[in-house]
Amino acid sequence: MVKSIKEIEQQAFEELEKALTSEDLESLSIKYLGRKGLVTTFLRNISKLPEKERPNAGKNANLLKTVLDKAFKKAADKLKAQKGGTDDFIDVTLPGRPMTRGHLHPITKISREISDIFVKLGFDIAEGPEVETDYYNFEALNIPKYHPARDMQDTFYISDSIVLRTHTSPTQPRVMEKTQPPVRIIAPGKVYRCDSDITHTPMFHQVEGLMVDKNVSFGDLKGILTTFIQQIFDKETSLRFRPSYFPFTEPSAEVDIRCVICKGKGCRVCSKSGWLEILGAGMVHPAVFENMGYDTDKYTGFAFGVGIERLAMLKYGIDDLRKFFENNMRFLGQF
Ligand code: 2NL
Repeated sequence: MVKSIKEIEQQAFEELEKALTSEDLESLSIKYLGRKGLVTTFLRNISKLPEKERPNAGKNANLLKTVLDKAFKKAADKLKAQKGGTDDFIDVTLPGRPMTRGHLHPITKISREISDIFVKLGFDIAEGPEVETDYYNFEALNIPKYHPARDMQDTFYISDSIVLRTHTSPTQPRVMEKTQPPVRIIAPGKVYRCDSDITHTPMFHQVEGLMVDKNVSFGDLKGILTTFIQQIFDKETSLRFRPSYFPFTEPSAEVDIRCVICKGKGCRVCSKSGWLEILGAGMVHPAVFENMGYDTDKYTGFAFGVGIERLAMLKYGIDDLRKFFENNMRFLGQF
């Protein structure tokens, strides 16, 4: 029996000699010292030996267990040291994993660009709630109940008097209530309309501008909008003002720019007209000022509203509005 333990020992050291990897060592350790290992099994079977052989056999087997355990650990440490102290081999010639870098969403980017332009022109940035009262979203802006303009706007109603704002305009009366002229603000943000097809999403972004002071004229409006558009696109971009109607401005205008794609020659994007409709604007209706308690003999003002998605589509040459909302990283990564 003593001989058999010797045999196990001899065999174990021979195999240890040939072990080259940490996996080899691991399986050796299992083969000899594991739950069903050779040494373990030997110890378990000691009771089957003749009584007088048992003490010696037990002593030798336990000794071998300690010796092998130490030998395996020592071999493992040696292997680890050869590999520079880690268990895994590091191939320093492999190329590094590319880091994915975060970036701003194109809508955020252009919104900030718009804000920067207006801040340089002396405007402040104003923000208002997206859940808005009927009063600020409609009444204060000269859109009374049953006014046909309410139907135009596909409003999400939360209750009879609470809505999701359909434009960023309600921010303006909120500011005017608290401030006397001069007022020069832009209000960027999210707006909501119950409308969804290839050219409409239920949530989109707008920037509104408002300037109120003594002697503010339509000429000032044209000057500010021309500066704004030429900074977003290029200095050669010309603007065209067409008469229009909004309940909150009089006179009102729709503003077109020379097609940024064909420069006016006529193409698919501008439907061969050479012009792109880009924003709405006008001189603030006196009824709006009266709601705010502004003296209409003393003050005049202009206001305008721009859809940000449309501006971004034209600036970046994006053909489908839905791309802004799909969050495809390969699309967004281009900006
Ligand atoms: C459009 C048209 C517009 C305004 C918004 C405004 C705000 C106040 C008073 C008067 Cl407080 N007007 N805002 C004026 C004209 C047009 O937006 O097509 N937006 C995308």
